[in-house]
Amino acid sequence: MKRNKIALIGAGMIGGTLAHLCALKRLGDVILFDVVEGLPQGKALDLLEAGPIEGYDCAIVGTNSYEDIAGADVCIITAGLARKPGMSRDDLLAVNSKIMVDVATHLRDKAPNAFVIVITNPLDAMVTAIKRATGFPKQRVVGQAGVLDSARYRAFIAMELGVSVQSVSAIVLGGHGDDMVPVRSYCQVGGVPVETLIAPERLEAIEHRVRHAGGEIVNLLKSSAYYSPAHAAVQMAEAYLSDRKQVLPCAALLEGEYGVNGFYVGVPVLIGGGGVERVIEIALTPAEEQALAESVSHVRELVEAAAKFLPA
Ligand code: TXD
Repeated sequence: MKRNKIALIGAGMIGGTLAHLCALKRLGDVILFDVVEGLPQGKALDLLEAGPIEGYDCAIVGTNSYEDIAGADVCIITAGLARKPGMSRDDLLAVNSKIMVDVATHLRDKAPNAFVIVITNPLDAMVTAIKRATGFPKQRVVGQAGVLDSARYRAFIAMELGVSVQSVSAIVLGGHGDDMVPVRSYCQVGGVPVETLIAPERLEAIEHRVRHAGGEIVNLLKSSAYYSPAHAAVQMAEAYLSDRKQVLPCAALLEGEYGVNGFYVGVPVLIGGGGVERVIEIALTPAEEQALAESVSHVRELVEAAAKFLPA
């Protein structure tokens, strides 16, 4: 028996939270990598020192050397810059695309069999960059957006009705932008269609909040969410490591599904030991289909804008 090895590329707010969750959930040994000296080492040591209290005894190593990620089973990427005042979307695309190409080079070299989960924004373009620059099979490169966006939808519906979040199931499809598609026709509360429980105008307001939930946090925190994106990525990692065959909404490379070819789009996928083992196609209402098409067209624009920074 050998322990799983989880490489976290980026030791910022999400990276640190990921390391914490991996330790608490005993997912395996954790390597926390960052280009900033001291940051991953400090966070790793802090978490290691909590081990005796919580009873986890995995290795947690902070590093600035890619040598340490050798043979990782799972790699979760949060490395990158957030948009700063005065920076255009193109500037951010250029900077983070270059970082993705750099990360991909090291992954190919040191962790060629890893299941890779990309979190860095702009998500749809960054997961494309990692796929192209690693050349890994599509089953092993996936983007995290839908698990979080769907969790937000579930949380808001549960709050509205005063029911447990566990009673609410929901999915959000499309790109990780303000035009993501909360799929009302598949949202259920204890198996009951949500439309029979909440009036259309309230549902409209809740879905608007879901689409802008990232911005709502940024307005409060002055930086982006980190607890919830980390939980979402860890659920995906666990599904892979435990061969759970769990159906989760993730950004997956579509090759004909949903009428889309060659783009990463948020859709329900089955994650198990083979990675993204299957894309699940669901029937949508005409309005949902149109909303998904619009979201996909924005993903296409984003990827085309990033294309000049990405490998062919
Ligand atoms: O759901 C989602 N996909 C998201 C995505 C939800 C919220 C935030 N999302 C995005 O995740 C966010 O817009 C960022 O692009 C990433 C990471 O967010 P985080 O809050 O963790 O950002 P930080 O704290 O700035 O951390 C980024 C780290 C930081 O420590 C840098 O030093 C490091 O990335 N960094 C690098 N690490 C490795 N290699 C390189 N080249 C590098 N460059 C910067």
